[in-house]
Amino acid sequence: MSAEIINSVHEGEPEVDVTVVLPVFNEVGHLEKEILRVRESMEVSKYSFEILVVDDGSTDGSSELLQTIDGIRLLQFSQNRGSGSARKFGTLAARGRVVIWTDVDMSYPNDRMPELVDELPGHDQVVGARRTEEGTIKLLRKPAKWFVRKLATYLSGTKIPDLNSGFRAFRRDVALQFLHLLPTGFSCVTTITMTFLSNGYSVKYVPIDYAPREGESKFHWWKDTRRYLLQVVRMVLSYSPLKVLMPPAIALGIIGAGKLIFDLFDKDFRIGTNTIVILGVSASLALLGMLADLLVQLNKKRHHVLPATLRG
Ligand SMILES: Nc1nc2c(ncn2[C@@H]2O[C@H](COP(=O)(O)OP(=O)(O)OP(=O)(O)O)[C@@H](O)[C@H]2O)c(=O)[nH]1
Ligand SMILES: [Mg+2]
Repeated sequence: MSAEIINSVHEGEPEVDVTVVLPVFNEVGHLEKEILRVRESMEVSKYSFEILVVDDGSTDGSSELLQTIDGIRLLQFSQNRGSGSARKFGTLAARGRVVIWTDVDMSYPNDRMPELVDELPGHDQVVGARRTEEGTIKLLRKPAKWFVRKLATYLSGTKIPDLNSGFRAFRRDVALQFLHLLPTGFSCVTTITMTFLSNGYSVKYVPIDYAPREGESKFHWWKDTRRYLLQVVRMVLSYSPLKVLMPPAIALGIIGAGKLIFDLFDKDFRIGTNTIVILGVSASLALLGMLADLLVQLNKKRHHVLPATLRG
């Protein structure tokens, strides 16, 4: 759906300053407490707001409980689609000029939500960057996140203190241009940072504390790590493939050329198999990089929303 069509869905409806999108999957124990925390923090702020809860197929009673809570907009899917899908549809259905994403597990400082919005003028997205890692399966996720964060920093050319934070506020008009690129799972939050950065929109970070979650994590170590690796490959191929593939291609090319000269002189013009392999790999990497770069350039969509940094 194009941004124009999405906007026309809301024609005539009153806009609010902020839509808080809450993805919910089996959070019955603390659901009400978290929604109350969000509401109280927004009520004392200067912003008009709505709370949009997206539940898809909770089986622990969250779905029934949500239907009894007043003052929320509720989207319920009968089939589970993942937290990324919930955030995406929530953003699509939002009426706020600003959209806030957070978790519903008591881990993010949801009482500090208005501060994210306060920081937004002059930026397109504000991310709560966690000072500590308290997430589930810390030992496995910490090094994996570190690696991907370093890669993302290199690809985007900007410092990224927290790539996976689920606590962020952004301009809805900017995000609508890229919603179709967001994956359905956990890596949705990573992708929205990278997409903003690679299209010239600014992302600001504010330090936040992060608490261990209540209830059960939805993170599945194998399924989600596999998706995460796939996300890395996509990130490399879809943001700046030349930046990652050219350095090893050139390094191997230089080694191969050196080896070729050595073979010609030392081995009496008998070119070694390893020389051919090294040069072949170098050429393949360079070709892959150029092809991927061409695809990235050809697929770049024209976007029509001016970055906040450009506005007077
Ligand atoms: N609608 C919907 N929400 C989901 C789904 N999976 C997770 N969520 C919600 O998305 C948010 C993030 O999920 P978490 O399990 O906390 O994932 P995480 O923050 O990466 O992992 P933790 O370190 O365990 O907190 C929570 O509010 C979940 O209820 C899903 O399939 N559908
Ligand atoms: Mg969480």
